[in-house]
Amino acid sequence: MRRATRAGGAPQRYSAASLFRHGLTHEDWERVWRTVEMRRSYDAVVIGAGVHGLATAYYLASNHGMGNVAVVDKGYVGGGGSGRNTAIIRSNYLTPEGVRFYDRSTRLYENLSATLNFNVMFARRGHLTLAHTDASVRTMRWRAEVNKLEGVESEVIGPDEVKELVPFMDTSTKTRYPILGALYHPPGGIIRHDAVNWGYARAADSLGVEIHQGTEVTGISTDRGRVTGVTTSRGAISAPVVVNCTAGWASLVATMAGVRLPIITHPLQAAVTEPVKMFLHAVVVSGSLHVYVSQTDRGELVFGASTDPYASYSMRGSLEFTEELATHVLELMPSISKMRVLRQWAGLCDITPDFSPIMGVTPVDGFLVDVGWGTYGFKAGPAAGEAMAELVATGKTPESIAAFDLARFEEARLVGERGAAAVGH
Ligand code: PYC
Repeated sequence: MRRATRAGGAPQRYSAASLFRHGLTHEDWERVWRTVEMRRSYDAVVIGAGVHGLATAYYLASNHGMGNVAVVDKGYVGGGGSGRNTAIIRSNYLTPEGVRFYDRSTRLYENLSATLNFNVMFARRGHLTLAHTDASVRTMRWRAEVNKLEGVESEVIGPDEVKELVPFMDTSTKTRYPILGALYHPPGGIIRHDAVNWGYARAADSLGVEIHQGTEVTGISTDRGRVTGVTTSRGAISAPVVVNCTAGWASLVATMAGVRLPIITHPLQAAVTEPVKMFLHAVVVSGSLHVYVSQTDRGELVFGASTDPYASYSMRGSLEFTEELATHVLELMPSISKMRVLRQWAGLCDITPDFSPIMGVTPVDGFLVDVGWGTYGFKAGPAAGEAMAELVATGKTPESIAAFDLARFEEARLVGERGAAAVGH
């Protein structure tokens, strides 16, 4: 990917003709982030060039003046969960800790285009979680009350209001699971996930952060209970702080430092249709039917369903998934039966026992974790990066992430967030 100006540099003017030529030939455009020689030592190494790792590096440099940071990734920028999600942003969680945290993230996302000077295409659409059973109406009421107490807009609405927001939805009582109501969360929306990754990468790079793609961490070195660096497929790096911002391989990476994480990894599949004229303005989720759907600004419908029922590191889609997904989607919106699915993919979800992330310090000094996001990772990226950067720079755990520490699993302080899941687990 190339861009017309270096971030932080003076804007370069292009004529319409030169822009057209650049568009066709891609000649003369500067790289969005640099490719530099990897050095042997940094103030911090961040493992994982997804939204969490890149945001951590960006906020380290922008909020704390720490630019001597390397982000290493065995793949490429945004090639893991950050490019394999359904790009839904929301903060309508169940626990006060969760609501506050995701609200911070939603607010950072709302202004991210301006912050990064890069259009990340945030679209506030309103988010509907449908309730098809009395039990889920109860959970929606609970979530609405916790949300309101935390100053987050959410309310329970009835089927008629659902129909007004999504006229194509079958809200009749003749369906297998009639819609009894919904949790309506106006601030929810969608974003362009690749743009988020590229925007953070470009901005971090312009502040001195180095991004080393194709650089696999093969070991984490420690000395007398302190982290001293990492070994990679391209040589060793010494650093007093190493931050594990990986998804899918989080527990394997932590094991390299001798830290065990209570995580189990499941694939989560998603699919996208051909583009059609905009007709679905809200993001719609149905936990009972195991489906969530939104329409991108390009007109495609993006769908997802439950996590695959087995633990695996596989990122392959399956026909079974597409068939089940289609069955469930058509129960909600029978009129889209002619739309064609263009492609599907899978990402990896690291699921913890309480469905909340693990963030902060570990028993190894200087080895920090921002992991275990399950199906919530992408929407948390900015707030997680901001908080992890503060922890690295100040050595103090920010209040916003204190509840998500690793020690809670030994001290029975779980932060149960399963009830806020969009998907079945
Ligand atoms: O939490 O909104 C969500 C979500 C949708 C897909 C995966 N997670």
